[in-house]
Amino acid sequence: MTDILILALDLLFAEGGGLTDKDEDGLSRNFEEEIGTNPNSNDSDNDLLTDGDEVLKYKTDPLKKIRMMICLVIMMK
Ligand SMILES: [Ca+2]
Ligand SMILES: [Ca+2]
Repeated sequence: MTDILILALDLLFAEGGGLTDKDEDGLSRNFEEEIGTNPNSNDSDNDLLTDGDEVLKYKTDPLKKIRMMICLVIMMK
């Protein structure tokens, strides 16, 4: 049983596995695939806020660019 658990964890954390965060935006590959963001890009909509910051910190849509002024105001807080 333990061997199976270790094997499953190895698969999840292995290169390209579901729980890896290759683009280092704070979101796992599985989560990014679920919400539709690019697991190979830390800023899927290219608005200068990372996918992780948009989802976890600013609660903005990581697939829609937000206007630069709003972005700057948020970042300055
Ligand atoms: Ca990403
Ligand atoms: Ca973004």
